[in-house]
Amino acid sequence: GFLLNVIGNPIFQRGEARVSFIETHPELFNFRKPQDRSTRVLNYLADVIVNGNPEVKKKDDSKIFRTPVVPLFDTYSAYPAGNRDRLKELGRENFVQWVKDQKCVLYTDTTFRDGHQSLLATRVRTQDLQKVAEGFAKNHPELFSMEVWGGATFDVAMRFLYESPWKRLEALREAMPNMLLQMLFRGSNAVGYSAYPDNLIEKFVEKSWETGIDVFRIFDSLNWIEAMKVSIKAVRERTDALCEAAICYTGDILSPTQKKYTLQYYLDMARQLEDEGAHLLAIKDMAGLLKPLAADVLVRELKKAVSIPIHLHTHDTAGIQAATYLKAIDANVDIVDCALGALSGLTSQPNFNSVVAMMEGHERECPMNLPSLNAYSNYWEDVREYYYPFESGMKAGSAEVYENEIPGGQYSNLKPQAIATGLGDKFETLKKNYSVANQLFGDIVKVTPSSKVVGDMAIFMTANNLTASDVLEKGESLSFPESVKELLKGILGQPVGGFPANIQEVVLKGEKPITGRPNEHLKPIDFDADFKTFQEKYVHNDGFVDYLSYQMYPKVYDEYYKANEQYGNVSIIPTPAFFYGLKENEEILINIEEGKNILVRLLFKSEADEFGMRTITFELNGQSRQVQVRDRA
Ligand code: BTN
Ligand code: 3PY
Ligand code: ZN
Repeated sequence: GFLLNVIGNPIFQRGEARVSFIETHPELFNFRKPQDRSTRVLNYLADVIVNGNPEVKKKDDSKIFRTPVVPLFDTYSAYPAGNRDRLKELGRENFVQWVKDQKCVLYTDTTFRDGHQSLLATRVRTQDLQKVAEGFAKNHPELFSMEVWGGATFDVAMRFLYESPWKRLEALREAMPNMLLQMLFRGSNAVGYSAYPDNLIEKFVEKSWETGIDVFRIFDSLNWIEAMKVSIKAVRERTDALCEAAICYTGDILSPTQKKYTLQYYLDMARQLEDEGAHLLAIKDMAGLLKPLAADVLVRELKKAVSIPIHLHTHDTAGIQAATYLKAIDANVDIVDCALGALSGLTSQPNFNSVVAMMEGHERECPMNLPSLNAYSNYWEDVREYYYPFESGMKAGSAEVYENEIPGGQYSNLKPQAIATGLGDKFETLKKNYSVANQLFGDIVKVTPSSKVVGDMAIFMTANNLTASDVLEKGESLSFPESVKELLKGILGQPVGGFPANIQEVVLKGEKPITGRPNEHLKPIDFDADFKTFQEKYVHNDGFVDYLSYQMYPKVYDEYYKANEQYGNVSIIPTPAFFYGLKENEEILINIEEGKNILVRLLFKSEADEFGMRTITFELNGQSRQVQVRDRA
């Protein structure tokens, strides 16, 4: 943990420090002058200027960024009423009835979450979202909801951007008070990759709601309803938010060889979710496998099977999902998910702007201001350039997705993972092995976290040149990835029909799998005691929500905390400077707190001295300031 002197140390403050404690904690007498905000910002910039941002693997020094233009809006005008106002006014049951009564199709905008998760490895920073949030909420209050949180954004915000996911949510809540804010919630895995104790799931739901979430889209990565019950109940009983339960769509209901993920399978699942109390039903097509003709059948039959509204989510990986939306809309789907043009298509959602244009003259058209949507898309086109190192390299839609079934959000992460493990030139084999691994596991639903395990297994097989029969025949002598052992042990729950016994045997090597709910075996957290321990270790924490971040990702939180101690709040640094530093003579304006800006210019950087230190000279509000940084090259 971070080391605190007598002034900050809680054990010392409470008078609980014995002589032995003082003797073994020399940092108690460390009186380094605390640094102010601008100094810490300069330290961060100096480090990036000298050593680069570790996330940027290939920096292109010839890039020139255009300044993104925020479409006009009136800062002083009141917000027009949106669906959040409607939900508050009507209450949940009547609001759901209102949704059902709408003839026109409703839209959820996923730009702020799945759009960039699926195209830019989730790297979009809060300030780029925040800049357009207020204007978008004022210009487009007619949307059903904005998906802004959850999924991989929580992890990535802390791990790679060193920013607080909770502060992001707070900021967007403030900027969009009239809109329903939606999150993606992984059932018993919350926003993480493993199972958490039930009372942690409940607290997480509660705090997410208090911080600003109005719609919880809940799924289980194996479509195991048992694992969704705790979170569904928590949303219903501990919040006033809408509970949208999801069926994850995989395979192809119209394929004559489909025996497992049949129409009947999805209808049964939907009925059960309605019985559990879902206010809305999502069809979560995370890999974009729901073809137009299948969508027609699925939506039509679901409309007969359940009475709650149906919300369709897909990824345009194959390039034909606008057709799926048209078929689904004709079959009376209530809501569809789209991303603004510049962050749409390929592994992301279908193009919002074009879907709106497609719907012109349709009997279910919901009139939208298309020129305004286009202006927002242009903003994102320019912002997207800032994130060029995180592009997946995919250039066109691919029908291969029907083979490998890789979720859109995973695709953009799998390539860097392949490169990182030295398999960059074996990406084709890796994609093939993804489906081989899936078959070995018995053809499971693949979505975070189960999709990550299939990816890990595919990487393992590719790296070791293993075929499916190698795995089954030589499995005894192989040491499988930890995540694979956990999956087959039942830590992520049970797939329909169970795991095949042969793969379970070779991976578990005699260890007995669990068959109940994994969370059942986890001890409830003693929040009072545990939160106190946390506060002692992380004195400058942001309260209970930070404790929840720590519970989800202890190691990631620890590093995030240390980075914040060292550099302060880096989310205020403009994105180009955050990733690429400054060029000589480049000047940027940083809003370091409400109403307080600093002007920073890079004057020059020295050569490294005999100790490997470089001196970076800045101009800060016209005054020269020097920062020493170690050159780690
Ligand atoms: C999905 O729908 O399952 C994919 C979206 C999320 C992928 C996350 S991003 C980081 C991590 N690495 C993976 O392979 N999966 C997760
Ligand atoms: C996530 O869990 O991050 C997803 O987007 C699943 O599709
Ligand atoms: Zn998605």
